[in-house]
Amino acid sequence: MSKKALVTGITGQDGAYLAQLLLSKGYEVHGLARRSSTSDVNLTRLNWLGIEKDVRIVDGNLLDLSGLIRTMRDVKPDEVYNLAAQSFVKSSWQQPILTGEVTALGVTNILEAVRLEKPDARFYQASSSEMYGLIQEDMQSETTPFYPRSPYAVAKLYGHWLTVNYRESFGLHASSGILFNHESPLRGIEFVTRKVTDSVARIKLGIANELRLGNIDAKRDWGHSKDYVEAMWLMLQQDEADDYVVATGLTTTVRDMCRIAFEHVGLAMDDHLVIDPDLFRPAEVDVLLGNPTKAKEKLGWQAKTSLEEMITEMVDADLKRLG
Ligand code: NAP
Ligand code: G4F
Repeated sequence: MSKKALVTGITGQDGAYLAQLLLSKGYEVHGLARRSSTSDVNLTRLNWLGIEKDVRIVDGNLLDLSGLIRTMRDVKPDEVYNLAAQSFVKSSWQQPILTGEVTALGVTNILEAVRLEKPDARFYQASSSEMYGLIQEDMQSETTPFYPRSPYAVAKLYGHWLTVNYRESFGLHASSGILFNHESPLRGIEFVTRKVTDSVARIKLGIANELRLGNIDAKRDWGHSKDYVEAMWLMLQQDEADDYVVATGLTTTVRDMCRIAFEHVGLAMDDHLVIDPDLFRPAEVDVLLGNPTKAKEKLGWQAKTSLEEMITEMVDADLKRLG
């Protein structure tokens, strides 16, 4: 009998790569997705990976507890991966209430559905390095205190502690992955890496001339989504549920990440980059740098893809898409 997984956020970047990984391991993959009026469900990313027909889409929303309970009863998953969220930090100042409802309280809904209908299911919560915010240690690990700097990060902190609490209160096998930034050709266009690689491709093809960015001094620990979904899966294969930092252990400025993209196509960044004050955030996370030692020692996981490899892969994918 193949194992069954339920993935929320299946239409997102990580949902697509995780579904691909689980299918390759022989899982029956069910993906929770919300319908929209423009297309029944947006399967673009699953389509890109050629797996849209292999995933069983379940109509649902993290805000709808009764639907989640019904889904849990019908699917009876062995593993639940909660990836759904309002995940764009900048939007969380514009839509703080929605962000709190989905990214924070949505975790309560899915954990309640698990507790009521499938308490033996293993649960993964997509926590975030944004929770470290105004960093309290140069390198952030599982024991570093949190200091969230956006409504998104505050909401993620709620989801993180609720996952810990359901593990301790009800004995659920509930793990929280504190993942640092991870990207890919399937990254949403609003996030800085993809915005850069898409713009560089447009400039190279002569259909744009400038790239407008905000704070290019910010530093991030960037890895590849394809590598990071493996860590999610590994967490749910452990006898004991726990919390893990998933990161590369290297940090780079937005400026240097951007330079890699321009240099890959033989263009000079300074000829095209414009700093736009409107793109700065009300409160910034200046630097993130993760310590993945625990994930390496306990899960046997480590990042495989360098930033250069990933950014050049993303530029090439955008050139192909646009060409
Ligand atoms: P993403 O591409 O933005 O995907 C988010 C997913 O959540 C989409 O499938 C979206 O569906 C779904 N969603 C949003 N609101 C929903 C709702 N009310 N009900 C059901 N589904 C809903 O994000 P990602 O990069 O794959 O990240 C996956 C998770 O990891 C997120 O929770 C994110 O916050 C977290 N995380 C990401 C990173 C990173 O660097 N990528 C780092 C740490 C943590 P639609 O397609 O319908 O919008
Ligand atoms: O790519 P970003 O929007 O990602 P951010 O805010 O770090 O959040 C991402 O990673 C988190 C993990 O740490 C996830 F939890 C979250 O869901 C999301 O996936 O911005 C990265 C940095 C920021 O410092 C931002 O101020 O890039 C800076 N930046 C500079 N100019 C820009 C821009 N970011 C965006 N999106 N657009 C710009 O024009």
